[in-house]
Amino acid sequence: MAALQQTQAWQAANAQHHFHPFSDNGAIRAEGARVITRAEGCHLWDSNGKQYLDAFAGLWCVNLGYGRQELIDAATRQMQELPYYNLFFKTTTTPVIELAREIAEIAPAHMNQVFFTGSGSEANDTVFRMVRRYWDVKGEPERKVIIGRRNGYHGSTVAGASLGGMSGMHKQGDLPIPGVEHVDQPYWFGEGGDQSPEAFGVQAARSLETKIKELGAHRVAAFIAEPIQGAGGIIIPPASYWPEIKRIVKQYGILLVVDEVICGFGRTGEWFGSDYYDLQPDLMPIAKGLSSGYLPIGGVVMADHFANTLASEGGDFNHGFTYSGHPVCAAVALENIRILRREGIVTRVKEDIGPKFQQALQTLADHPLVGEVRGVGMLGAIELVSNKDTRERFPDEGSTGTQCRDLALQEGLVLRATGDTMLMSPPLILSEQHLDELITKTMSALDKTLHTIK
Ligand code: PXG
Repeated sequence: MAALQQTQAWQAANAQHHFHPFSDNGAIRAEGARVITRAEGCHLWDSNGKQYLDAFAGLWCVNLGYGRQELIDAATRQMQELPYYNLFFKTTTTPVIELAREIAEIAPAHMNQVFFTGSGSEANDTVFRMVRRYWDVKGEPERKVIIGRRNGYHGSTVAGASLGGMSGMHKQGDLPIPGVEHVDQPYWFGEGGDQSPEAFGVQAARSLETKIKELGAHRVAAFIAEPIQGAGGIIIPPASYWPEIKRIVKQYGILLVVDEVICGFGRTGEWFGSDYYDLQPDLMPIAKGLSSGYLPIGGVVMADHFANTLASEGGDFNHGFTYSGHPVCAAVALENIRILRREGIVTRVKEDIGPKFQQALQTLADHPLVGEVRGVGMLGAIELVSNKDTRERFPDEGSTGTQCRDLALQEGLVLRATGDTMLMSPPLILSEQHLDELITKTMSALDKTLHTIK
């Protein structure tokens, strides 16, 4: 009872004073928010003491799971030694030096320089300015346009939301800003119609070529994409897609920016999604799993040719944040990567828990609500449909997904719904026992959803 009263008091104060990101704040005021108070490993607890399996790793980020003492110790040590200093005016700090070197070691061989930010959105704002600066320095200042994809996600700041292709975000704040264009996404299940996935993958990639020709290649600066779209619905491109994109960016001489904010740091079973698809990017924005979400930090990993051009010919780069490479965040990120390496966690995703996760997900494919199960590494998506054979959607898109998500919460399981697609991105340290719990609870949420909508 005391816990319930405490929860109500918190909910009331929250409704009165806290305005939530990505939420209907009116609904929260009426219903009250869930108050999460504690976490350990792959589990969360709310203020009423209810336990949840977090199949979403916070927000695609707690790759090492909750409660890792080494990360807490790294933060404490750094707080005691040097809680803050900046990287401006020819200054650096030791955690930043070590972290940049560590990232260069795990990044693709041709990428050895990192610019640090506080988040993935800041990383993509940095991309926006860096790419244009690069072409100015190269003597091709008319190369200004950056091409993203419909239903891509690159953050919530003005540049990030513009580069992204979320129509709901574009509607708010008159986005995208000028100089950003969007092309098709490789979403076969939703948009492939009668084509084979392979034919559709090539077609989606060629929408980039069409756009480049329409604009004139001399005006195009870069193409930005996630290796696998995350927030858009864990959209796994057909195998034909990335090779065709690689051909196009090479043929027209435009920069390839691969947004690794979700796919980076082991989620696909490789260090980066760029390794998984052999993408050879010019820039890789990173964040989230860089610190397992324990502290906010992001960055842009740069190809040598790109960083060297800016460094040797660009003079001052007039861009940066007070918290670029915050030393405490950098110390935690460094320890996070060292743990991933020391414990072979990325290999475990590739060879052990990743394949087991994918296999277990496939056991849900026969469920009457499920149109497709897809995944890579520790990413998994379940498409809910009204007709399995025709891939027909529910008329009121999003309502079945929301119901399923809410029923999963009742079961003690955190899933995310994008429209009617259920998304999973669990911590990489998921055990086989957690995996059993995940599948049992998901099955039960699916059954209850089916029962409710009938
Ligand atoms: N790029 C990608 C690919 C992302 O997924 C960002 C950039 C921006 O990072 P920051 O740190 O600025 O949030 C993201 C973030 C969702 C959801 O509902 C996903 C993100 C953020 C908020 C919500 O799935 N991804």
